[in-house]
Amino acid sequence: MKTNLTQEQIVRFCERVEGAQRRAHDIAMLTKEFPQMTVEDGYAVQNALRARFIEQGEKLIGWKAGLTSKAKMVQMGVDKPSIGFLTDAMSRPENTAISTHDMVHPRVECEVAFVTKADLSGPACTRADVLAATDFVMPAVEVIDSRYENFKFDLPSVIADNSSSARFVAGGRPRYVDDIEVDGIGVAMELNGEIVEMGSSAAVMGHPADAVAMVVNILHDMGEILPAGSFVMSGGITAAVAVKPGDNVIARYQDLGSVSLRFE
Ligand code: OOG
Ligand code: MG
Repeated sequence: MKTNLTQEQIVRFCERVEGAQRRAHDIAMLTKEFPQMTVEDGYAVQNALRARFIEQGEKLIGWKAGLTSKAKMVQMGVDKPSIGFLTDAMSRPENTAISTHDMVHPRVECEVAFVTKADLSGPACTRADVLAATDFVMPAVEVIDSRYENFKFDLPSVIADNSSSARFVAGGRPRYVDDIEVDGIGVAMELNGEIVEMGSSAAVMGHPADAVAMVVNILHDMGEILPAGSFVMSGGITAAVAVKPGDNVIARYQDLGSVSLRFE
């Protein structure tokens, strides 16, 4: 992947995004200052952010695909998927209270997560490759938090902001991919006891494993692989729902149980 940004620009944009994430304040889209920013430039900033977090002691535990469903693309006005990295610091246990005070404008979305048992590498990684390398799938609720003003962004800017990654909760009942229809999992998201979103995992690029293959192929373009034991979220099935202190969320998955979380 080739970036047009200088090292100084990468550091400056990375520090701006990191500051917004750490101090939970919003910032203008990076493309406002630098309209010629490309997707590759966005990944250069995201990679710098990853290196910085790891240097600070966070552990890389996996990746996520974002903007992989029509519902998400329409909601965010972006027409291509992106990826983001996940660290141990973003993980929260099921059923605990998640603080909203250290986020800008958190939203929740239902996803299918994959845990891998073999290395995966591109180019041309396929759905079959992903399914063969999957140990099990499990439900996950991602709490995204775009750091951009009014939760509005374009593709290079959101990639630089690590595709809005903030927190995630994995839970429910893990299943082997041979035992269920991974592309036919019905989901319902309840907010304070009322169903607010419903969908099927087929909404994620036709099959969630295709989203994981896309992650692997983008990693290849960055000269990296997806190591065995990675946790990968395949992307929001439905549109994301805003949450505030006091909210209770339960995501129910056909065949995979449910994940619950609350916010304070
Ligand atoms: C970008 C992140 C998208 C997903 O699952 O589609 C994402 C955003 O909508 O803020 O995580
Ligand atoms: Mg997501």
